[in-house]
Amino acid sequence: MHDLRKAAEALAAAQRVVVFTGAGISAESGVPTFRDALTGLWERFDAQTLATPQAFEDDPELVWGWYEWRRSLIQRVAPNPGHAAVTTIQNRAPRTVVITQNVDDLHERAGSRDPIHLHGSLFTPRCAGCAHPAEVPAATEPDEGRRLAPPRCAHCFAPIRPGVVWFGEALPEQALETAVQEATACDLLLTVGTSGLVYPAAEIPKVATMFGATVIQVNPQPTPLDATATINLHGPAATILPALTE
Ligand code: BV8
Ligand code: ZN
Repeated sequence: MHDLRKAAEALAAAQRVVVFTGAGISAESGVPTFRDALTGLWERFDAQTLATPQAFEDDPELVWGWYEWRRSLIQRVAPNPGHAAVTTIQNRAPRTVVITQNVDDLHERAGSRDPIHLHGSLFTPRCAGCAHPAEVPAATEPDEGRRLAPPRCAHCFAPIRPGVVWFGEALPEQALETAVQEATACDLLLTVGTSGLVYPAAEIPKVATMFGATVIQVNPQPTPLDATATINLHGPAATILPALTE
C-alpha cells in the first residue's frame, strides 16, 4: 500500500488539483458504465450506436426512451463515498476543479462545486431544431416497449433532444477550453474511473503530464492511461478515494 501513502501525500501537498472522472466513479452508486449493462432494457443495442445523432434521427422515440430511462435511474440512486471524497478534496484545496465525462448529476449532489461536464448532462435537454433549452420533463418511465415520444419545442415544434454530446458531435467549446487550461495549470491530476478511450476527453490527463503535473489513476482495471500516470491505484473509487483523503 506504499503507493496509496505516496498518492495521499502528493494530493495533500498539491496546490492546484484537477479531478478527472468517467463512468467508473458512478459505478458503485449502481449506474452501469458504457462497458457493461448501460443499455439495460435496450440490451440488443450497443450504447455507442444509440449515443449518436443518427440514432436519434432514425428513431427519436427509442433514443429519447433510453435517455429518460437513464435519467430516472440516476434520480433513484445516490452519490457514493467516491463522489463524497472528491468534494472533500475540493474543500481542502479550494482551487480543485472537477472535470467529468459523466452526464449524471452525482458530483453536484455530493456537493462538488461547478463540475465541468465535457459530454453534457442528462438534466439539460434542448430543442434539436433551434437549440432552445427545454424543461427536464417530470420523471417518466418509458413503457415496456422502451419507446417514449420526445416532447416538442415550444418555439419551433422540433423534437427535444438530450443535452449530451453524442459520438461524432463536438464537445462544448467553453467546457473543453477550460478543461485543457486547468490541465495545463494543475500540479496534480487525479483520473478516476475512465477507460481513457474516448477523445478528445482522454487527452486531458496527457496534457497534465505534458505540463509536469503528477498524475494519479484510480481504476480496478489497467487502461491506456496506465502509461501516463505517475501512480496507478488499482481498486474501486468508493474505497480508494476515501482512503486518499483520510
Ligand atoms: C468528436 C455522452 C469530432 C453520451 C459520451 C471513429 C469513428 C467515429 C468517431 C471516432 C472514431 N475514432 C475516434 C472518434 C471520436 C470519438 C471517440 O473517441 N470514439 C472512441 C470510442 C474511439 N469521439 C467523439 O465522437 C467525440 N466527438 O470527436 O467530435 C468533431 C469535432 C468538431 C466538430 C464536429 C465533430 C464525442 C465523444 C463524446 C461521446 N459521448 N457520453 C451518453 O452518455 O450517452 S462518451 C461516453 O463513453 C461516456 O461519457 C464515457 O466518457 C465514454 C466511455 O464510457 P465507459 O467506458 O463506460 O466509461 P469510461 O470510459 O469512463 O470507462 C469505465 C471505466 O470505469 C473502466 O475503465 C472501468 O474499469 C472503470 N470502473 C468500473 N468500476 C469502477 C471503475 N473505476 C473506479 N471504480 C469503480 N468501482
Ligand atoms: Zn425549437
